[in-house]
Amino acid sequence: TRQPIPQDKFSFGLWTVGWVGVDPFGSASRPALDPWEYSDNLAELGAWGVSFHDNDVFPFGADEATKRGILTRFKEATDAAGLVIEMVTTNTFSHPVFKDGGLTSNDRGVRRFGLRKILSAVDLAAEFGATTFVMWGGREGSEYDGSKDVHSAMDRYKEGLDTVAAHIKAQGYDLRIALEPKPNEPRGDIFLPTAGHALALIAELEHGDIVGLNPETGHEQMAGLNYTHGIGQALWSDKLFHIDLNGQRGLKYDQDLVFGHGDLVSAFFTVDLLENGFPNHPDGPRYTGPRHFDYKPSRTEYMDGVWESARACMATYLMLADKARAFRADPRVQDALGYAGVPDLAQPTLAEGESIADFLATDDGFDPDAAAERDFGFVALQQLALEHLIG
Ligand code: 3MF
Ligand code: MG
Ligand code: MG
Ligand code: MG
Repeated sequence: TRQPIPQDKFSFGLWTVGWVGVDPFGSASRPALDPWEYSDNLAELGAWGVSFHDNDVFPFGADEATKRGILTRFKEATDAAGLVIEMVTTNTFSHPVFKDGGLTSNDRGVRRFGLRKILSAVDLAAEFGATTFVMWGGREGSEYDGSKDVHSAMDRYKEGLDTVAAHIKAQGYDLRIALEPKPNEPRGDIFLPTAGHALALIAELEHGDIVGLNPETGHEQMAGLNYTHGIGQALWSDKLFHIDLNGQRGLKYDQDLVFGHGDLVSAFFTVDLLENGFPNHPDGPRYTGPRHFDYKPSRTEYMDGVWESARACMATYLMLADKARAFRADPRVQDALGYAGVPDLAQPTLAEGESIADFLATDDGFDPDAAAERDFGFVALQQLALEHLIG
């Protein structure tokens, strides 16, 4: 496979390669570099962009002068490396003040503090030229159902999101909000657990036009869901604003493996959708945003392994992209798709102009028993995918 190039739009969260291996059972297994020390390596590996939480760059509670000093140095390093700062986000989960949430804490003082912190990160995002502002409400949720009035929590979530969106519009920023769903961890249950829940909340917003999704592979899979379907529906709704690609193996803690190191077949179809769009809808929605990785270099790795794992995310993506293109171009696959009826689903069920009355009065001469004997050939189609994937 070829080397990644900026046109591939690969991007990494600063907190990914910057993860030092602290987990609930152990301390750091690697040193922390300064925030400006990651850019050169990422650029050399072929990345195009970076993203960060406010406190990935400057410490929580830093005074204005300290904050400015660090931010300037960081921005100079990313500029020098030729990296784009494509997304900025806020950390409203690490400091214990947010233990019951930022926007939905039962404590109103915390909510006002959290909202100010978010708005200030929005200003920073605009200043640094980011076009996406991700909001992952990691502490928005509960462990105990009696501790949270869900009606009020949704009211406050909506209020918070509409306030952030209204601020973006009032300031004229070229910035869209992308909500990141996750079912649990660190809270026992997090609000907006899936892409579907988040889409439903967006539909209730006053400023929902600039609010979409940042779905993460592992987060949907932690809920036992199909990531490719999740981003597919988000695309169909014109709400796939950003993505977090990584790997997850089944229903367990958030693993944040290298992309493709979890469910590889699912990763193949994720890349197929991102690269090839909806094949039966060539003019339909396409994802053109960053190929953003939110993964963790495993705690077993030292610094060489950090860079090797970043390289692996991009290499895997490019290998899958090649294979997905070959899959779509294979005449046997085209035949199998036809046999499976995949293109036929694009045809409306009612005829053009057909009234419900006409429809009900029409006898199609349809024989359900004969139709029940249809062989769809989905297995053969999947086996062709597998041939392309590992053959
Ligand atoms: C946690 C996450 C987050 C979000 C980030 C916003 C720390 O599981 O995925 O990463 O992605 O806060 O981008
Ligand atoms: Mg995550
Ligand atoms: Mg994850
Ligand atoms: Mg994420």
